[in-house]
Amino acid sequence: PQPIHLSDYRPPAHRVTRTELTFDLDPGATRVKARLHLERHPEREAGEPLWLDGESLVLKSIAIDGQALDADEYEQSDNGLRVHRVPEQFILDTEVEIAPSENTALEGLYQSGGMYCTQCEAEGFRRITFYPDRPDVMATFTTTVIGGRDQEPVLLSNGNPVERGELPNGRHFVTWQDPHPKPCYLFALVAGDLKKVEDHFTTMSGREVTLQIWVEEENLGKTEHAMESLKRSMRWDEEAYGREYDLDLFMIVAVNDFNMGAMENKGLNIFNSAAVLTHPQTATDATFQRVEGIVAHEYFHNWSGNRVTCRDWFQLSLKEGFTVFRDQSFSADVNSAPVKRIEEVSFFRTAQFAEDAGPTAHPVRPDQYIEIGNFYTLTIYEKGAEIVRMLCNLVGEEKFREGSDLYFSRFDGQAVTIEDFVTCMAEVSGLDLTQFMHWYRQAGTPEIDAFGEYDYANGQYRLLLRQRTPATPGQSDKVPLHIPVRLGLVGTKSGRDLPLTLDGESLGTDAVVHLREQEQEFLFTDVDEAPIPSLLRGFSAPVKLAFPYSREDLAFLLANDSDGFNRWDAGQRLTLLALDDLIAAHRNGVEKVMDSRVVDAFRVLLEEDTNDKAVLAEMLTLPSEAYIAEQQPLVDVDAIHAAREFVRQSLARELRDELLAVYRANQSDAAYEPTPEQIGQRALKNVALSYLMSIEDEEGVEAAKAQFDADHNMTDVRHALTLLVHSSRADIADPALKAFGQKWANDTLVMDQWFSLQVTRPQPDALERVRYLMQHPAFSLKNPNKVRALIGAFAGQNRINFHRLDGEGYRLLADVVIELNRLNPEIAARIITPLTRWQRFDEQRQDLMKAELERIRQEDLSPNLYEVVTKALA
Ligand code: DPP
Ligand code: ZN
Repeated sequence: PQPIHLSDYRPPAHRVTRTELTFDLDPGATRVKARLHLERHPEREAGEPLWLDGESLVLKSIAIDGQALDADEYEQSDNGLRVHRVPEQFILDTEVEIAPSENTALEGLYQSGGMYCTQCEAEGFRRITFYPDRPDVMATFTTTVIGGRDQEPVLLSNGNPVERGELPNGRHFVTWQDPHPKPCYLFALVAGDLKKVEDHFTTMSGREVTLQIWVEEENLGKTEHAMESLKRSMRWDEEAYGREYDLDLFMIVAVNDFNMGAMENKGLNIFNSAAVLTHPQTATDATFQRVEGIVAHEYFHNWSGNRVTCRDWFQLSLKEGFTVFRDQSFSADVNSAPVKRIEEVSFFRTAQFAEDAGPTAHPVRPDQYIEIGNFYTLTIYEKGAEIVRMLCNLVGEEKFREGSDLYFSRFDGQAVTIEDFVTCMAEVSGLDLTQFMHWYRQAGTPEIDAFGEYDYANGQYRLLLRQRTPATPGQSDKVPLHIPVRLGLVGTKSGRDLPLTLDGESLGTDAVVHLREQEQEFLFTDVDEAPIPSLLRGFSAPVKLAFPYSREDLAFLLANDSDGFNRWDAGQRLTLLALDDLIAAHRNGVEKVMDSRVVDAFRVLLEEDTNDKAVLAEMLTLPSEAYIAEQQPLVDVDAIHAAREFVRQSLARELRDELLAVYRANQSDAAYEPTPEQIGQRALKNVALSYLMSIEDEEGVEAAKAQFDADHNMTDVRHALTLLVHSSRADIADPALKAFGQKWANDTLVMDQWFSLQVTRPQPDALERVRYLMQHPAFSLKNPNKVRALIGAFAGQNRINFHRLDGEGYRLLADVVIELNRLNPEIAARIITPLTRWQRFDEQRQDLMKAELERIRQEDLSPNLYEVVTKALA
């Protein structure tokens, strides 16, 4: 497979203005008729051939302006069809046959259970019909779906239904019309025996919109939270961005077999059932919040993505980065904002930093790819969102809104680029964003080394910032970035933020300094007492920042920083320093000693009377093994696990009574609600329980068992069950696990959780459990959620067992990847990720991991895996 380059972009030779489709559904032989109204692109010369993408299609007929084409008038290949000569303007009719029942890749039209559904982003539409499958071709769509009256009573597509009727042989049809021109990646079709929940929304201009969530009958009781989230999102987008919904109908469909979380098809969002269905008895708080965020995300795409779309797939972050930023802002507004930020950053610094440091590192706007399906990454999404957040902070909220208004009005109905977006922000603010654009071009995580010096005599604080971005594959030379660093100086005497004066200008007590040079000095004057700097507040830029803080400094910031995010971060840094010592002690076979400063800091936290329990829960949570690993030059899996367990158990022993008190004080019988207050309370209680269970404290074990037995809500039940299963108390865990598995045997989403919590246990039998559970009747490699729940959870979250020195963890993952290469290339290329990070481990593990990658390379690889494996072994 050959890479595609951004620099080769040209508008298409022909564009489609109207698309008329007819689907005659059949599992093994669906017929798709397409009538395309085509014309030459005004920027392209006359006489160029017509190119249509198409894969795995059986062509039945092709005609231009009613004339069937002769065999020598066109040429068909594996990836499309070329018509040698076409008029300036014409109508193309094709008919193809496809087999949804055989489609295990879950791209294009496929079957999930008894229903038909589609996934077209990025390039799935070419598996449905011959078409210029690129986002800069935007057409209106009219779609007729024909199905069995009994088997597919519900027939859905984009837009509004305009006609329906009965047909012979027990068939019926519905015709849908979508008046908004769209690229084909936003096309959707759903057919099956579905039930709906309906609601209404009145838009800001007073239009009535019907809202529908379509599910299989047994899931009718699990839609309420998604519906509420949808209405909140619609209102929020009106208020925060002035964006109104533009059709009379908005539909969401829940599908069990789905590669992604969800898809923003115009007027017909298709969701992975795991990202939309909730019920207090079956879904955890984390799922409730995830559903809220994803419903918002997909809804927000209606403007940032659909009305204004991407010119080409290199611009993917134009819609994804912006839309993630929008859903993050929404979630912060409707929940605890500091906790949302802590969660985002904690995830980002673990997972995106690792991506940036690995063999598949790429810029937020890549300049080449082999398979675009491999670029739905944390870099494109989350780093893209961090860039938009920086833009917002740079221009200020008001100008940002002005810039986004300008962007939506100027480019409505168009397919545009990242420059177009940034230019709007530059225009409204008058800022020069030329240097800022490097954020989109440069891969890798920038590192800032900061140094500070207080001059008592002159009352000055000198802050030196030095930036560098490490080399990444294909990008050895990096230029300095424009990095906004939000900061404060916390007085060591007063514990307060000191007034900031820079170059004679008074900046208040919390300010942003702009690092543009490779090295830059900032001299703060009129600093009355010795300060400790609080740097990169709120994670104001997606960078790693190092400052030579002492543990006393960090304990001080943890107690005094006015920025909630940095308080949390100070605690993390303090714990990491202690962990460093313990990791070294473990490696050197020296006795481990717990740093009393950490214990003292945690004691203060536990005794603190705070309102935000969710923040407190975050503060009490240790950095994950994955995040600790990120901080190490060479990852020692066992030492990290041992050190972290040691800290957990030491804290539990020293603070046992305080933890038990917190646990008891936060128990509640109140009816479950996914409110920020309740979620925070449960999180705090469950963190305390985790500590108690780490030492298998008798009262802790009793509490976990009681919490499981009480069966109050899934958050508490799952947490208790996980702690029991991860403990040595098989006497309690085994019957509980069995009872849980039986109770939920028919609920596929709960069974996903049942799989995950078993294979993440630290005991040495975890890998054998994975192999055993792969034979379980509820497991299937064809269902991406199951693959993620079992294989993904094991390889991603059970580090000591995945990295077993006998190489069995790697072998297991490689076996699965090889199977998935045939079944579902997109999932195969994702699930392989932990194997591609071999550079970070010791030589013995490196060799084992590389050997498995080599074994995979011997296979007949899909472009998806080919690209990832080649990069991993380069
Ligand atoms: N469905 C994916 C998302 O919403 C891709 N657009 O991010
Ligand atoms: Zn998206």
